Amino acid sequence: MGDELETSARILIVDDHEDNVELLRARLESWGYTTESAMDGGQALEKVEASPPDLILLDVMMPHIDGMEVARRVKSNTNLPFIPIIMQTALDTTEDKVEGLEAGADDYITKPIEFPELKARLKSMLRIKRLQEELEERERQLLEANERLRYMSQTDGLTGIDNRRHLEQQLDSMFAHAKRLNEPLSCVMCDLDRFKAVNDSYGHQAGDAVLKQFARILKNEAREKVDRVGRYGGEEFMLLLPGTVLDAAVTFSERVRKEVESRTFTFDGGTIKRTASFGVAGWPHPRVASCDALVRAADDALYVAKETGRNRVIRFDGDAFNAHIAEHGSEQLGEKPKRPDGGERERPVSREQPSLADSGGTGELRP
Ligand code: GH3
Ligand code: MG
Ligand code: MG
Repeated sequence: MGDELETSARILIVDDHEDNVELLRARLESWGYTTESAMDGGQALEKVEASPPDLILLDVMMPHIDGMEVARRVKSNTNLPFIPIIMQTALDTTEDKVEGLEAGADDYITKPIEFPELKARLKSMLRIKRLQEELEERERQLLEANERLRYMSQTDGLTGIDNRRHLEQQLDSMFAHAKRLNEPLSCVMCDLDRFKAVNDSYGHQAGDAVLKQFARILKNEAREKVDRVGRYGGEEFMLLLPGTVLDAAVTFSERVRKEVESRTFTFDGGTIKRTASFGVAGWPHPRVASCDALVRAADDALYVAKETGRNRVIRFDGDAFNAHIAEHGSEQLGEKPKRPDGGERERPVSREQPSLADSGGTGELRP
C-alpha cells in the first residue's frame, strides 16, 4: 500500500494562475500522480470536502480566500483525514514561512519551483501520510480488540448473557444508584428445576441447549436496556430490575415462570419440558441493607421455593417464606443443606467468600 500511495496519489493543485496549474499538472502526471485543480481558495475547500485528496499543493497568494486561510480551514476540519499541505510561495521571508507553517502547512516550497525538490518533498509528505494512516489503522484494530475483550470478559460464553462478574458489578452500581435516588430495586434468582436429570438422561449437550433457551426466555421477558439478566452459576440465573418494587418483581417472575412451564425446549434429537423456581427480593426493605443482603435474600427465597415444591415464585419475607422459616428455622439458609432426596443444592459462591458473606450487620435474616 505504501509505494502505491506515494506514486498513484491524488494531488490537488491550487493556484489562481492557469499557467502554473498546467505546468504543475504536466509534471506531477509525468511522475505518475493523479491531479485535480482549483483556481481559488473557495473552490479548493469545496473539492477537499467533497473528496479529500492525498495531498494539497497550495498557492499562498490568491484573491478572496488565500492559501493561509485554506490551510487553516482544512486543518481545523476534524471530519477530514490527515491531508499534507505543501505551500508554494513566491515570498521567501522567514515570517511568511512561519505564518504558513502556523496556518497548518506541513511543508513549503518557494517559487520558482525546482522540480527535483518538489518531487522529493511530495514523496516525503506522502510517506508521512502513509505512516499516519498505518498508525490510525493499528489504533482502530486495537480499539476493536479491546472492545472484543471487554465483551468477552462480561459475557457468559454459553448463553451470551451477562456473566456473574459483570452482573455483580452492575448490581453494585444499580444499588448505589437506587439508594442515591431512593428508587426501588428488585433482584430475582431463578434456577431450573431438576436440571441435572436433563444431563443425566440426554447428555450434556442437551443440557446446554436447554440452558441457552432458558437464558433467551429470561432475556425476552426482561426490559431491554433497563434490566440486567445474567448467569449466576451453572443453571442459576439472576435478574436485576431497577425501578421495580417487590410486588411488581413477583408479578414479573410469575409471568416468566408460566412462560418456562408452557415452553417446550428442544435439543438435537428431542424435546423436553422444564420448570423453574424463583426467589424474589427487593430494596428498600428493613432487612436488606446492602447489595449482598439483597442477593442473599433473593437466594434464600429461591431456596424456600425449592424446598416447598419447585415451579413457584417465592417472595422474600412474604407469607410463604416466613411460614417456611417459622417451621424449619433459618439456620439452613446459611449452609449447604442436604436435601431430603439426598441431592445437595448448590449454594451461591458468595456465601463461601468471606468478603461477601461477612457483610454481616444488622437487619439480615441469617444469625
Ligand atoms: P434443583 O431443582 O434442586 O435445582 O435440581 P437440579 O438438578 O437442577 O440441581 P443440581 O444443583 O443438583 O444440579 C445442577 C446441574 O446443572 C448439575 C450440573 O452438572 C449442571 N450444570 C451446571 N452447569 C452446566 C452447564 O453449563 N451445562 C450443562 N449441560 N449442565 C450444567
Ligand atoms: Mg436446578
Ligand atoms: Mg443448582
